[in-house]
Amino acid sequence: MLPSVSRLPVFHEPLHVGRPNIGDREKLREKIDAALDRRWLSMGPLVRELEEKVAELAGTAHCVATCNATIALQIAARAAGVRPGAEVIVPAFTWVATPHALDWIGLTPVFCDVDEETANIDPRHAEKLISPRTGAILGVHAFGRPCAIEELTELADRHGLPLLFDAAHGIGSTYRGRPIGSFGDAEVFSFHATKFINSFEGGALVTNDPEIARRARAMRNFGIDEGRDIVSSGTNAKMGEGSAAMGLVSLELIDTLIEHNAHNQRCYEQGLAGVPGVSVRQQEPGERANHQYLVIEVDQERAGLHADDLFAVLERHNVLARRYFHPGCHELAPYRDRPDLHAPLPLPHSEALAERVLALPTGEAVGADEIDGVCRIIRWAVENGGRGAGAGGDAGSGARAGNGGDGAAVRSAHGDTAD
Ligand code: T4K
Repeated sequence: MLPSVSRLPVFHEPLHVGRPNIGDREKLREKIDAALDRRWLSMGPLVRELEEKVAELAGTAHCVATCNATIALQIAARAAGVRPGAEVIVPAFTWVATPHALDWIGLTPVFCDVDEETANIDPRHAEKLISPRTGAILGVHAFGRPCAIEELTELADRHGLPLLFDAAHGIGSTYRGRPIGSFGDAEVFSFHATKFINSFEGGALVTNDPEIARRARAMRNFGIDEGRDIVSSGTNAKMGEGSAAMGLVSLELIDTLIEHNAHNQRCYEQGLAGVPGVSVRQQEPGERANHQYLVIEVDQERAGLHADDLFAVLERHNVLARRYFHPGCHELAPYRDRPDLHAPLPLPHSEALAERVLALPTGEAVGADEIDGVCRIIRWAVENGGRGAGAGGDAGSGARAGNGGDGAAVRSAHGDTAD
């Protein structure tokens, strides 16, 4: 006997957030073969070519490619001259890599609240956190939407502080028509596998400051400068040629991917139109957005369910959403036990936003059909007040927990008429 439709997931295979976009495999193989033929596997011509292309895209004079963005953030702080042991003002609503990068090199992240509209650091709150201990401000362009760069630049200049940006999500977006990457003292991109431009693992520091670039290049390579002298302390943040090959192939796709993801966003907006309490987060009006993340907000009061409940319903149907960024970093170990890192407590906007957000699948592996399925599940979940989202997370427990998962209801999520 067939199981009731309520026990079937809408998707038979997991639908992930962060499924890598894979570029032209033939080109990738050619580049990797050429590197093998050259027997030059790290920091060779492919890395230099990637650096040139990234600098061109960011509109900067310099690009220093690294093995990931976390270490590039550390190099950025060091190369920009942030005082050892200083405090750095960062938004609480970010991936934990942002404060971890600082904490790991003995800087103290001080958590700032965000503007709920942009999901980015609130310059007015940042100003209140500035003290003689402050060594820098580090903004994050969350989900590729630019920070209030003008206000932050003015604030940093007024206090004589270095201004850095974690642009892990930002490549391809613009602020006032200028590419993200070219602001502050330095910005950092991520090319992690889950980013829409990826180099398997990888990152890059971009800057217009030749001194920062020179120092960063040395720091990336144990402090060794171009003349082979050891000029500073350093780390090993070098990028491999295989990663650079992937990055170059991936970069060729950037316009296509932005267009694809923008279309996906429109599909989500149409599919979720009229679902009470569920909205798709918007990008900066009038700017080019890279659309690499598709984030919805769930207003529990209006939707009748919490983002966690929706997460659980989606999971039962094999849609593996991500709660980027819940909870805020100030509520995560080790920071939650150090109230000195954010004052005054609490950070209401970061906390409210973190309660609402849910990142959904987008990218090359996702198209209109998948989005239709995801939206049907969400619509069903809201219509049924999150019933079936309960403990256990499997279809069976969902059906038991209030019987929201009755056949008719799940059929509506499937668009399926047969039981
Ligand atoms: N600053 C910000 C604001 C960031 O968001 C990040 C990274 C950084 C700094 C640091 O950049 P990197 O040092 O990483 O260059 C992911 C990523 O690991 C992380 O890079 C990213 N932000 C963060 C937002 O998301 P997880 O723990 O959700 O990733 P993971 O590996 O569990 O992958 C998520 C899903 O993607 C998987 O469930 C399946 C899918 N996936 C993943 C990989 C790696 C694939 O389908 N294929 C894959 O190869 O953190």
